[in-house]
Amino acid sequence: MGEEVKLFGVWGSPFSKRVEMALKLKGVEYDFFDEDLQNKSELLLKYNPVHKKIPVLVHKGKPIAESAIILEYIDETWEGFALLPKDPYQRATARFWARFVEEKCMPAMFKCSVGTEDREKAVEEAYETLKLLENELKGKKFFGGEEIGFVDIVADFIGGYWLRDFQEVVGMELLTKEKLPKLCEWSDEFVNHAVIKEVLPPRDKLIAFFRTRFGSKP
Ligand SMILES: N[C@@H](CCC(=O)N[C@@H](CS)C(=O)NCC(=O)O)C(=O)O
Repeated sequence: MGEEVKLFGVWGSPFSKRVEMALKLKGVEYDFFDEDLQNKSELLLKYNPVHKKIPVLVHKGKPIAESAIILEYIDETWEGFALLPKDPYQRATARFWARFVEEKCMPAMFKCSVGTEDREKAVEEAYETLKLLENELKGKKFFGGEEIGFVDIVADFIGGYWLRDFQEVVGMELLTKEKLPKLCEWSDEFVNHAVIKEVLPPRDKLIAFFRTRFGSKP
C-alpha cells in the first residue's frame, strides 16, 4: 500500500510545483492529479472547501492545503533531506524570507501583467522587492547556504523559468544580469539542480500558456 500520497495540482503552477520539488527531494513517491481549474474535481472541493485551490496534499486520506504549509508538513513527516534548517534562528530566518516572497514579491510580480502605463511602475515596485532578496543571497549559492531548501522552493516562480518566460512574453525587464546579477546566478543554480530540473514544467508549454494568457503586447 505504501504511504498513500496524493497531490492535487496543476502541471504548470509554481505552487503545486513547490510541493513536487519537496516530495522529490525527500524521495517520497506520490500520485499526481492534474486539476482543470475551470472545472474543479469533486475531490478538490472536498479536500479544500475553504479556498478551493490547488495544491492539496492528501496523506493517508488526510488533506493539507496551502503550499508553504504543505512544505513544512512534508519536512516534519519524512526524514532525509531537510528543507528547513535545524537551528531555531535559521528556521525563523528562512520562514521570514519565504513569507517575504509570498507577501511582497509574488503580488508585486503579478501586478506586472497589467497594461503598459501601469506596468513601468509595477516593474519598479517588483524590482525593489527582488533587490532585497538579492541582498539576502549575499555570497551564498542558495538562500540557506550550499544546499537548496525552503526559501528557494517557495521562490520557485522567481528562480524557475516562470519569471524569465513571463517577462519575455509581456515584454518587461526585471530579472536581468544587469539589474539583479546574484539573483540570476541563483536562478541558474536552481534550474540546473538535478532534482528541480526534473520537476520544472515543459518550457515550451509554459511559454505557450503565458502567450495565451498575457501575450497581447500592447
Ligand atoms: N496560497 C496558495 C495559492 C495557491 C493558488 O493560487 N492556486 C491557484 C492556481 S496557481 C488556484 O488553485 N486557483 C484556483 C482558484 O482561485 O479558483 C498556496 O500557496 O497554495
